Amino acid sequence: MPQMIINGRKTDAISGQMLDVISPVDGTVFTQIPRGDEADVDLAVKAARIAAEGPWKKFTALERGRLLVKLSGLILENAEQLSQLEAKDTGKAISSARNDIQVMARYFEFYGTAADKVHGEVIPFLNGYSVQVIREPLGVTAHIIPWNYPAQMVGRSVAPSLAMGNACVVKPAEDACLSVIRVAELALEAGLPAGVFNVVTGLGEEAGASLSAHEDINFVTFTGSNEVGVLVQKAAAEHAVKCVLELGGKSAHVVFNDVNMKLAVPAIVKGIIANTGQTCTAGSRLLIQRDIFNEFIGLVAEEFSKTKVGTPDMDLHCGPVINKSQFDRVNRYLEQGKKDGLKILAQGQIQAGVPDGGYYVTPTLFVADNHDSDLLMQEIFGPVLVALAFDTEEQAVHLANITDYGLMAAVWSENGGIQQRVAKEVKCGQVYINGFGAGGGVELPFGGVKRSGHGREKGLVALEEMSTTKTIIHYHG
Ligand code: TXE
Repeated sequence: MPQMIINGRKTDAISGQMLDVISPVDGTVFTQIPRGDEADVDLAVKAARIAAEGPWKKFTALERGRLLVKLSGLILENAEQLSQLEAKDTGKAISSARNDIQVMARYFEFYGTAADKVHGEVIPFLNGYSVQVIREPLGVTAHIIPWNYPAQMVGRSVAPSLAMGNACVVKPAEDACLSVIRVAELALEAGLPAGVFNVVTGLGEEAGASLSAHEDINFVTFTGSNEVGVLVQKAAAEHAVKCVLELGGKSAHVVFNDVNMKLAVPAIVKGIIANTGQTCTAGSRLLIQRDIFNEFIGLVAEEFSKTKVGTPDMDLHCGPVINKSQFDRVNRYLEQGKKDGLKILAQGQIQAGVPDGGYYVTPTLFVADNHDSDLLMQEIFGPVLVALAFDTEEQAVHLANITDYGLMAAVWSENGGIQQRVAKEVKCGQVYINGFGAGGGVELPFGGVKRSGHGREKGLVALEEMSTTKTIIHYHG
């Protein structure tokens, strides 16, 4: 049975309570996890504080980095086991899970090798003074991560934090946390001191809320829903704790008349069906210039209708969605689309032979006449794409920016002027020109504007987010 990792030890919840983990593949309980709560969170934060102020502080940046690189190697050695765990827990296709584990290893490698490349500054100041600006760890960092990419997400948030010398407490999602527990075990094997990398499993409203409200954390990073992100920020504000929020999106593709259709069509379809649409950056809105609308949407429909949904072992485009609540949510939006008068243009297929009781939804491509429907305004978090025509560049930018979200966008055109103007006008944290990828590579700064959140993860900027500066002003005459 999976256990939490607190202070270098595998442990159950102090209360002894457990939570069922339900397989999205068939809806059955396949394991249990400890139901950690406030008391367990407190133990983990205390252990992290002791590690951060004690043994971990003695490691040089080079030594910390080497441990993270060693952990990356252990992840790769155990990649198949981790991939199977991830696929079972999340329901995603096994090849996607395998990719996620490679990305997790890459995060530890990237930040491990960057740890000793973060240097300070010398500022020329008044005569008689020497000024240094040095970077210091924040202390104890809290990480509340979701279920859609548990392995990638733990790498993305924990690796830069440890590289900068912080100690972490991670609260993975109750729906999928097995790869997170396993990587914390591997961290101990790699030689990370006890207390540096703690994992407390449990419910969001118990373990998650206690962690974000804990008075002895110095930073919290949260990826999840907008509603909970606001709660986390409020809780952190009680103790003036810095927070980074990544709260999803409603990303738009803006397709102009001169688009390279061969390039665009497969990328657009992949951008919404990957991970069964449960990706914060999913390209869920398709804005197409009117002159090519019929031709372009016809090609998208043809590609979209090839989408297949199945179990992780079937290794198709989509797996089931994570849980009953997501299953109901996606189906509710499909009904809403019909009620709002949207036209279904294409649907994917659920493979024969998927087990009863699993959370399989039908990928659906809608066409709308206007931008009023909730399907175009709200994050669905499923394989649902809605297309709409636009006339002018100005109108396209207006529509791209019309939602509360601002995470990612893509502009498809062969015209350099259009590419640059639209890329600069869309309000979001990342924009692709003639391409689309889930948040880009490990090296690229990532995060949102508007209600998609604030702060940046990934890239070297994460090292700045997860550390602070100290300015030393020395008067020597
Ligand atoms: O998210 P929650 P849910 C969006 C997506 C999805 C919707 C609901 O639109 O349909 O959110 O998903 C923890 N204090 N995204 O309900 O509840 C929880 O245990 C502290 C976008 O699963 O926000 C989990 O670890 N923590 C997204 C994490 O928050 C709390 C990824 C996310 O769960 C808490 C997932 C509380 N009070 C969902 N309540 C993205 N941006 O990629 C819950 N949690």
